[in-house]
Amino acid sequence: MRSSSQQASATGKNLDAPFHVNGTSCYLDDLPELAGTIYAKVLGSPIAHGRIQSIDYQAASELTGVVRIISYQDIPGENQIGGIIADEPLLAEEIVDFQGQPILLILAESEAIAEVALEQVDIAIEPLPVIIDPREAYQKGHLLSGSRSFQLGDTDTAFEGCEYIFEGTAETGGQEHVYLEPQGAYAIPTERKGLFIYSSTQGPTAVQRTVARILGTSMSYVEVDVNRIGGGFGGKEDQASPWAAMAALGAFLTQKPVKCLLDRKDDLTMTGKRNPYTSDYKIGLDKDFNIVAYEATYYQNGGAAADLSPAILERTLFHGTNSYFVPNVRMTAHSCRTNIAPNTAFRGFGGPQGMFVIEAAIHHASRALGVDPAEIQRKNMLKNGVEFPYGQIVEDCEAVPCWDQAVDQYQLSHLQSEIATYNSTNDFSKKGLALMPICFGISFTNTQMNQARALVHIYSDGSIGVSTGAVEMGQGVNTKMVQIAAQEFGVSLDRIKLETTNTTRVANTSPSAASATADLNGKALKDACQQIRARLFTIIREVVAVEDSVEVMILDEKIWVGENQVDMTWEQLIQTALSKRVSLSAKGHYATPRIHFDKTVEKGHPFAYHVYGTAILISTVDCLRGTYSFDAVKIIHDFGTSMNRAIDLGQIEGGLVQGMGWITTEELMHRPDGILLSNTLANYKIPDIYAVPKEIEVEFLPTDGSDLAIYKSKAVGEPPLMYGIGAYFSIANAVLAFNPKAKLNYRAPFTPEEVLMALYG
Ligand code: LUZ
Ligand code: MOS
Repeated sequence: MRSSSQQASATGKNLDAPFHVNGTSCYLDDLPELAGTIYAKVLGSPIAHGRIQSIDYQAASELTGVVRIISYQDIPGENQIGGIIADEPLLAEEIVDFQGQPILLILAESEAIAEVALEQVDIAIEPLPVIIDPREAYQKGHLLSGSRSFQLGDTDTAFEGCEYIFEGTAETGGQEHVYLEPQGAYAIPTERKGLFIYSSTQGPTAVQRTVARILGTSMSYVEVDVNRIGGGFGGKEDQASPWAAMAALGAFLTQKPVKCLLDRKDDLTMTGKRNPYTSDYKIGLDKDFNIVAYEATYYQNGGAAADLSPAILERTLFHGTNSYFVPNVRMTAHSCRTNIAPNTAFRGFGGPQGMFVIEAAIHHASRALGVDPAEIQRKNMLKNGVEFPYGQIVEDCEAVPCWDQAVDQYQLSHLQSEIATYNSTNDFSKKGLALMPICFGISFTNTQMNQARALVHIYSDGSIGVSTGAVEMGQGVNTKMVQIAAQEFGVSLDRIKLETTNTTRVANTSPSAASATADLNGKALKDACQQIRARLFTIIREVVAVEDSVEVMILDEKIWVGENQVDMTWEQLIQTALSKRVSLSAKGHYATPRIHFDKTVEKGHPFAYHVYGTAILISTVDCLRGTYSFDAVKIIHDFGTSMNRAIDLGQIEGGLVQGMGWITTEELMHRPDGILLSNTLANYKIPDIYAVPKEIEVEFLPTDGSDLAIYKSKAVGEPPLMYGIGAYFSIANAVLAFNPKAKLNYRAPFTPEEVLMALYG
């Protein structure tokens, strides 16, 4: 019953696309505002670490149009927003730990008045010593959470038997999310001290929980609603909550609607980013270049509070060996507390940071041994039956198939000889090529989070309302949900109305994150649809008087019993169900089977499945200027059986370019005193159309896909970002073509300045 509608929709467009183009898609700031709405501005700490000595906001609060100024003392509940660890106040009390840390909430009749009031606040803060370097924080014992260590085999003994050993340091910078829509929320008081909150969040339940905690009320009095958000990339997995809590606090205390929407500059300063990492590696190979042992120590820059950093740290360890099998591994990770804004989830969630380190180690080894890195990469690929350092056994491994198909289909040797020719005929322009394999585990690493629910109603006219816990953030999940409902009922896509994500319709949601949103919510939705469908099939059998064993199906809105089409429309079927007083609503539930993880031994089976792929990245470096561009990126990606190729391709292209931006030009800079220098989009360089590779080719690896993926269509959100890591090595190889003695420090972003230094270093 699946075939025809699935094929019809497998190439379908994102259903939101026309509305994005004509400007009618509704984001937070597009909501009509209620009369009497109040606007909130947040006063952030001007310095990165200090003790608040005095705050005087008397004059500010007397300005015309200022409604109220709120400090931590006004919080009716607990002044605490820490999700994993309770270490972060909503509003600072005595100490500020990072520049931009919220201190006061200013409510006024307009944003302009709130801004004027903010200028009038008199605040004295005694500066305290600032640490921004994670290694220094580690030395001084400033850790956000317990250090973690994953082990396989015995590295000490293994290194003794190695023919070659290389050691070094690798670093990756942070990354600003630059979601198009900044953080924000709009909170409306409802009767009996309840609140209705529109929030630009990936995690409606996280918002609900945080608001209830701040207000000292129960979650049942807080209703959170999300229509869609203008990008998240992890930045709104946890860090949407404080801004919703600000709006909620204002609305609760004034009993008026309050809107808190950050401007870009506040968003850049006040919110956390991808965690920067600095790491040490040691890699040991035998005489045939098999990687026999690998050790790494990761120092994660967590910022001033734990936020999601402990979970991110864990994913660094899960992906520390990328798509390679190494029999002896020891990896240790430290989450270091520094005086920058608390860092948070960002597409890949610590995985990319870990993968960069082993790629650097392999590149280091291959350079020292005078072999092509691709030789070492290919030789050490994962294969079925071996063990990941966390105990899961490799199954359905697509690492080698992706790699080999990339080599064959894109004619690697031909590409390499073209580059050699180019490099031998150009003195000051060199091309470089790198292969970047990826392996990414799908599931929240916290097993409990791998559950979801959905609610389906069929209305009496045959139209269908669908609610899930999935948040649409541009990734196309709503289109996939509509496809699933249409397919399960065998009706056309236009019958399906996808509702907002709302905590009263679907409760206890996991955030839309970990690439798992379509799988988890899609499977819950499928469950709900199938419950109703089973009731409808029973009715059909009754109407045509056949036995339970006779197969019924609905396909393209036609009802079939066995070989015969039944003379009944979808609307008539629904009417019949109502007349028979059969429920046309259902709640679906899904919990990923099989997965588990035991942190006490750091072993288990944490992932439902893995996603694989290989990219070939070709760059051209201007050896006089250090600037570069990308000629082409050619990818073989393991989509399983894609349920929507257009959407999945969009995720690959976007993820690739976002990853390349992280590795090449996106440079977060803090002054030694912790002040953020890269605080506008004029001094923080995200990829633009000129940075996009001139050619991006993506080919689907022909495989079945996993049963734990919805319709065997594998998760596609985060994995492609990691192809971008290859940008470093592609540029590095061009640099080496110019100067074989170039000093590479394996430090990303590899900005043109850094490239220039390497060319002549
Ligand atoms: N969020 C989370 C994530 O809480 N746990 C995860 O494992 C994860 N992975 C990727 C992105 N967000
Ligand atoms: Mo994410 S980094 O999947 O919110």
